[in-house]
Amino acid sequence: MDALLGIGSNLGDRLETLQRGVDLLNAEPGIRVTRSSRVFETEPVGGVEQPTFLNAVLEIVTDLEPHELLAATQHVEGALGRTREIRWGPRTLDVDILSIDALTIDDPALTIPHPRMRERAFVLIPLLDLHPAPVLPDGTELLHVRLTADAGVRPFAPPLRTDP
Ligand code: GSY
Repeated sequence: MDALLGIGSNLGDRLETLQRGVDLLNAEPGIRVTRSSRVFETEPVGGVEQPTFLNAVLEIVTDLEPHELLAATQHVEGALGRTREIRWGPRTLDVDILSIDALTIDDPALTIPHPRMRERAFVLIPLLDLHPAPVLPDGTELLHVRLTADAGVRPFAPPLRTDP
């Protein structure tokens, strides 16, 4: 299966953390990171005053079941020091599953496609590096996002290395 992951960091050495996140995802059995968007610096969303984020979107190939993939992403977050802290607050590494093929899942642990991805410029703008015209499984086209500077998202670094 192909999946898209959103990754973000706003604590410590953010770029180093994102790269370590990619490396740790690649080290998880059943996950291969195939592509990365560029890294963008993005204004925090969610109302909590906190440092700016670095965000990227990754494409992966996986033979894990969706809940196994969720467990693997949480394992990587935990390995980089993430604890389940303030809901919208700062974090060393956040890994969100955005989509898995054309699956739709809605259960208490996992909602796929990610329920907030269509309104998050920090997801949509990096996603455009990988998919110029992204479409959700229900047919929603995501290109209505306003690609303007006031979206608070600016290029910061080239794509993360995805070689294992
Ligand atoms: O859901 C991801 C964590 N997060 C972010 C993020 O990754 N980037 C930006 N810009 N704002 C955010 N708010 C939250 S919560």
